[in-house]
Amino acid sequence: MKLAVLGVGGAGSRLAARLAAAEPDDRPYVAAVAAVDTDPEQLAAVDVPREHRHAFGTTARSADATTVRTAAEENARELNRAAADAVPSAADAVLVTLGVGGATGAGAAPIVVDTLRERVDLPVYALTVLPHPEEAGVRENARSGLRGLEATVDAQLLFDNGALDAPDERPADELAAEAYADANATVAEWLGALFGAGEATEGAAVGESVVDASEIIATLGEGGYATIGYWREQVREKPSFLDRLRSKSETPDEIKSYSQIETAVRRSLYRRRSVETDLSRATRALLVTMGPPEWLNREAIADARRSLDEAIGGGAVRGGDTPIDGGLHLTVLSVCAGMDRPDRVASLIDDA
Ligand SMILES: Nc1nc2c(ncn2[C@@H]2O[C@H](COP(=O)(O)OP(=O)(O)OP(=O)(O)O)[C@@H](O)[C@H]2O)c(=O)[nH]1
Ligand SMILES: [Mg+2]
Repeated sequence: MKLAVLGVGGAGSRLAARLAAAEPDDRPYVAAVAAVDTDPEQLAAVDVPREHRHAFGTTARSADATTVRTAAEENARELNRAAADAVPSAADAVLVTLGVGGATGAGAAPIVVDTLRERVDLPVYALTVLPHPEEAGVRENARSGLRGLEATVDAQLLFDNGALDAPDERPADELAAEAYADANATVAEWLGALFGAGEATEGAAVGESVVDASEIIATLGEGGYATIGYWREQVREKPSFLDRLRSKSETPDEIKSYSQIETAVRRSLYRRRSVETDLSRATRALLVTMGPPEWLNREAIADARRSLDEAIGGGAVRGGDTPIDGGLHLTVLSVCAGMDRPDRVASLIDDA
């Protein structure tokens, strides 16, 4: 699924640049990347083409989301043009990235989405990064940003900085890129697996049931929050030269490939998630399995879909696989979507 990625604020811009830089070579999914920020210095430091970087509003360090929201409204025309210019006709959807604890991300992202709607008739999703649970001074921004996004975007893909081992305190701006490098790499890896799933370039293997744009769009739906679970594990060694000469078969036995997938799915659901949530709140889900074709055990995948259905308490479960000829890893990605406010979101929005 091809995305136009639009970063808002420091976190948003860094994430947008990272998604573009880290997209899988054989499954590119970033059709275009752009960034908007109130902070020209931060903007100058991100790896986004110059013509797709737009500073707006005050140059002073922004106070709060309300101030930035007003500045964004005053500059709506310019933001509208900047955002729409960054959406190529090849895009299936727009992904707006932001850290909702920041004044710029929280204040400007909902306005950017609003103005974009006037020009672009595509689904618009937010990649909403929640502040680390220990991070101080973010509640006002987060509340305003989450409420604003709930009212404008089709769905929010949540990533909790607490689940990404990101810093529990916002570092000085000049140290942020380094401090969040690992967290942003993780987000890029997971999103590459999701949105790249159906984007095999010519020559890359195509799955028996490809995850195409319409299935991701149907899963994310209109309204609600989504969380991603991810597990990746090496399942085979690189064959030696001799093995290849002898065309030694590497097909695992059924029991082994079955249990490998079963375990990976469980881990993607309960061990490594983008945000802690009660999965039974979800109403729709998507399962992506990716790896060497001989490891994509059909029966295991069918049963895994059933466990996903159980985990969300019954709903629409979609899925697809991405065989990777010669691949060494098995990757399982699960999306649980169509949720009302998860506890982490509710705790930021409601007064403590
Ligand atoms: N995952 C991740 N989180 C980040 C990153 N940078 C900041 N954050 C988080 O996002 C929040 C907002 O930070 P920024 O995006 O720098 O803030 P901003 O949107 O530019 O807003 P102001 O600078 O306050 O105007 C922080 O409080 C952190 O929780 C990043 O690169 N990656
Ligand atoms: Mg900033």
